[in-house]
Amino acid sequence: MSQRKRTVIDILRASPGFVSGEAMSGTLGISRNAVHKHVKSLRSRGYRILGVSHRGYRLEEEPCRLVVPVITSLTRQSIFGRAFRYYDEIESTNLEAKTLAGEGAPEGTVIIAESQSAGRGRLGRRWTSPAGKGLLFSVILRPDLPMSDAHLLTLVAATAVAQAIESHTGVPIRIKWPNDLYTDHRKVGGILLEISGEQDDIDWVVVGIGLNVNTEYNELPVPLRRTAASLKIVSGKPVDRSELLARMLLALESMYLTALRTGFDQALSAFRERDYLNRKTVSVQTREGPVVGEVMGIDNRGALLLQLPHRHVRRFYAGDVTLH
Ligand code: BT5
Repeated sequence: MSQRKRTVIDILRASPGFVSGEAMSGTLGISRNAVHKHVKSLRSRGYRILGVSHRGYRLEEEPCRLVVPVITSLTRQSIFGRAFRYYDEIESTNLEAKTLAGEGAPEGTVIIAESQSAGRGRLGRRWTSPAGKGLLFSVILRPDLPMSDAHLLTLVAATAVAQAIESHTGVPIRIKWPNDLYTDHRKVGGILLEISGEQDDIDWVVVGIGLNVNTEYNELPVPLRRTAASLKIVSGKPVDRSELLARMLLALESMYLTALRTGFDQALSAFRERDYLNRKTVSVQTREGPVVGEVMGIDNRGALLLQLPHRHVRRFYAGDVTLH
């Protein structure tokens, strides 16, 4: 954050009442329009600043930050979170994790940010989240697995995270194959796996997780208000993000190490218990166009099974699924 914006916050913090735009522009030596622009940008970072004409601005609420010592004290004994990078704002935690992985960062390095200016989804899509309200993080993995198993790590991450959320908050989580976390028929989280390596040798995997935690309904981007939710919207209760993050990291590490040691069976059956799409009629987007059928669960390689007309079953290892 720029020094100017920090000064704007300091001025507002120091005043319990309104500070006029004129007074701020005088103190900062910038125009009133520039003051307004800083206020607007601070609002997008989670600061609630009331603006009333002829009175000025008043700071109503500051974004609630993650408390790194709370997280690291819970993950002290683990591999995930031993190396921990916390950013106020970043372009994308996945992008940063990929750079660090390429530079040799160890397995379990966690990159977390309060806000992202270009959060990434799959296929060039975006992940948008107001500052300080969700969890936005990436973990670097260096699994000894063939590339053909890499996609299964999405299911490992999704089930681990779902279990942690459910046991910590009581909010039931289902997984929409392969990477969406759903509750109450709405999306609360998503997972983005990015991989580098050769056919029989993975160099690194970055698991990126975005979760709407304390986001209010009116803080969701307008186009997402019908399809998205947050844990708080669903349960009515705010959640301690630091503790939830630590629980998610612990669950993720445990399920990941089990998968490496004993294979993916445990993750696959945990996934099946939370399968949002099972028995639903869906449309899978493919290069040749949409394929419509009834979901028959997943096979033992994590592929989606789609029952087409004439009893033919087709497998999908990756894809974009919409409910029909
Ligand atoms: C995903 O992609 O769902 C994976 C999202 C992963 C985001 C995390 S945040 C930390 C890490 N760093 C990154 O840069 N990314 C990862 P996909 O299945 O393609 O879904 C993207 C779609 O979800 C968008 O096109 C929107 O329709 C919707 N969406 C975007 N933001 C959302 C939100 N906050 N809540 C619910 N839906 C959202």
